[in-house]
Amino acid sequence: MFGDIKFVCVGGSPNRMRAFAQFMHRELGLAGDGEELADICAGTDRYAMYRVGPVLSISHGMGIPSISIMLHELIKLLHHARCRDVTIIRIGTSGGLGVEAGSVVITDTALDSSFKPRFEQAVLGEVVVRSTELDKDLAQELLACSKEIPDFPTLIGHTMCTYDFYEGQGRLDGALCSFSSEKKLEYLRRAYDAGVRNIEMESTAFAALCGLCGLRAAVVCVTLLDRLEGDQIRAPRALLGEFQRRPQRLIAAFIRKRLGVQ
Ligand code: R2B
Ligand code: URA
Repeated sequence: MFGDIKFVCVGGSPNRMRAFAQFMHRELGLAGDGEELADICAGTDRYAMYRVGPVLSISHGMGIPSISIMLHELIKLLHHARCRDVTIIRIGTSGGLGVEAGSVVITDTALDSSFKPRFEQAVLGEVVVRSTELDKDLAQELLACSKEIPDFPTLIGHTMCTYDFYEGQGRLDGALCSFSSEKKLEYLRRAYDAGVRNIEMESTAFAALCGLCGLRAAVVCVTLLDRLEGDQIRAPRALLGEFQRRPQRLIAAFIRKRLGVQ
């Protein structure tokens, strides 16, 4: 059932990954309108999975524990199906750092909240440190694709991955405010100076696991706001919808190009 899969696209929300599968169905010119695509994992309520030609579209929920469960199960699936030459891409949302809202950031290296390119995994009570480098050639290939789409601000940069959306990302609009506005900006500016251009919650675990298992991996996230300007996402709903479709448009263009679809 899965032996000919060549692309796996993962993202947080089940609805967005269904929309991506339907979009991909149209972009690949497959028969039918894609409305009838079935969730392969329906009934488990753990994540949603859609298949469109050689593409799998899967949701991973929010945060490292959630994506890590899905990735282990996905990588076992790809192994048992004897898939070869698989490219895996996380398409998501993020908070930008010194970049215009709506920019698409292609991650070169995922950093932890101390700006280090590492993912710490506790194994049998010992902390194991794993590298979070991503495939540089794939990032460049994606950047080249983005240049062919009009009005599509895209850059390559470091992505900081945190365990929390509020205090963990230096926000002052959560239930706890444990630091000053000056300390927050000082932290975010240090992150910017370390090369961080966006902040999200899965990239270090994704990069580490995919890297160790030999999958060519990329992280492509749109920024919903500039964190140097505020904490709250204030863009109107319609604009946010358009922003969230940007990574999908880029990946669809990339897959079409790889498959030679005109
Ligand atoms: C981006 O958005 C989510 C938090 O709102 C999280 O899953 C992420 O990485
Ligand atoms: N996702 C995050 O993790 N942070 C943001 O600021 C926006 C989306």
